[in-house]
Amino acid sequence: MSRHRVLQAGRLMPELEASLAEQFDCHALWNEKDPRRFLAEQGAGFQALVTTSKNGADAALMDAMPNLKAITHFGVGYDTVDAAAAAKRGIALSNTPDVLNDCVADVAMGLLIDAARGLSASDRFVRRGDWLKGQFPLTTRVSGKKLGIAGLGRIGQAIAKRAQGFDMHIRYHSRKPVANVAFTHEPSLAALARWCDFLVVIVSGGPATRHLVSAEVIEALGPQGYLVNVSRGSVVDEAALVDALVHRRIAGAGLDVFEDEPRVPQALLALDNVVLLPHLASGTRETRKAMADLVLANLHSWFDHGRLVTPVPAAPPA
Ligand code: NAP
Ligand code: 8YV
Repeated sequence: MSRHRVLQAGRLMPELEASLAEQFDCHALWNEKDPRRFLAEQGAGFQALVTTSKNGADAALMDAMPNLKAITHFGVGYDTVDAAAAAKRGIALSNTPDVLNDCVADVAMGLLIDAARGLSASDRFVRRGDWLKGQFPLTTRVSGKKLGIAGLGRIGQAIAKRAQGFDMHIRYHSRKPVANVAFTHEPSLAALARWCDFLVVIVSGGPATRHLVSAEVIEALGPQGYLVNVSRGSVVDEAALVDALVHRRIAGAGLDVFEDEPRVPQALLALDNVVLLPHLASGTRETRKAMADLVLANLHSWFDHGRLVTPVPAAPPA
């Protein structure tokens, strides 16, 4: 029996690439010298595409694959896939929700504590030999403080659960209040920023949330406030954030994501009031394996039963 043909848009973790090669007739688009020509000649031969947030899938790619029926996305945030174009063409789309909630929430709390208590900055202080010259400056308490969460979805709720262990007072912002949670919903993100000591951002990416954390929201956080972003770089007005950090109009930040990854604004590199991570929140062996397994499960389910295991919810009509 011939194996199902799958097109791989970009590089994946080696274990997933090996499984795809073993279980499917998988072709690496990223390895093609002239991908456009390859698609023109062979695009019709694929019913399934595997992609990531880095590579995405736009309408032109879908048009170049006239028999495409399913896109399986490695990662929960599928903002670089044109989901509306896929829906219009009847292409099913899956992502990898839930399996990464814990690891992303762990990193959000890690960034929050690091930004407030200066763990990375004081590590640099020790390594530079500065401890021999004097004490590290006092930092900011975390336990018992006010936490604002922008986006109380799957990961936002895992963050709230952890923050409760730190006796934090929690409120959140989203377009709709979440049923069955004990926290106060705040319809205005600026008002939430004014109220809280720490604002953690974990909304979905895409055009609807572009620069949701605006200059106004950053100013509302104020000189004692900290921003943590583990969602997407596009959600924060990065130029406004850099300016606020450089001029200490907010106390500090912890960032896992940036507007133009892997490029990080030069001005941030010299600052001790910001913790910079290379988009690693889900990056543990255990969680990435679970994400890879879900990609494979979605592909098998699609080819065997014509349905995905974790389809993304249908977008509301425009
Ligand atoms: P989710 O369960 O879908 O939650 C998304 C939350 O964002 C919901 O509370 C939603 O509430 C809110 N939201 C969406 N659009 C909004 C808007 N325009 N204004 C205000 N709130 C809005 O998603 P999740 O699984 O928790 O993941 C969240 C995001 O985290 C992903 O989409 C991804 O971009 C990011 N992520 C990053 C990493 C990393 O490595 N750093 C790892 C995993 C995920 P309403 O719909 O009610 O507004
Ligand atoms: C991954 C992520 O780093 O799931 C997401 O939305 O941002 C991360 O888990 C990324 O998707 C890997 O491509």
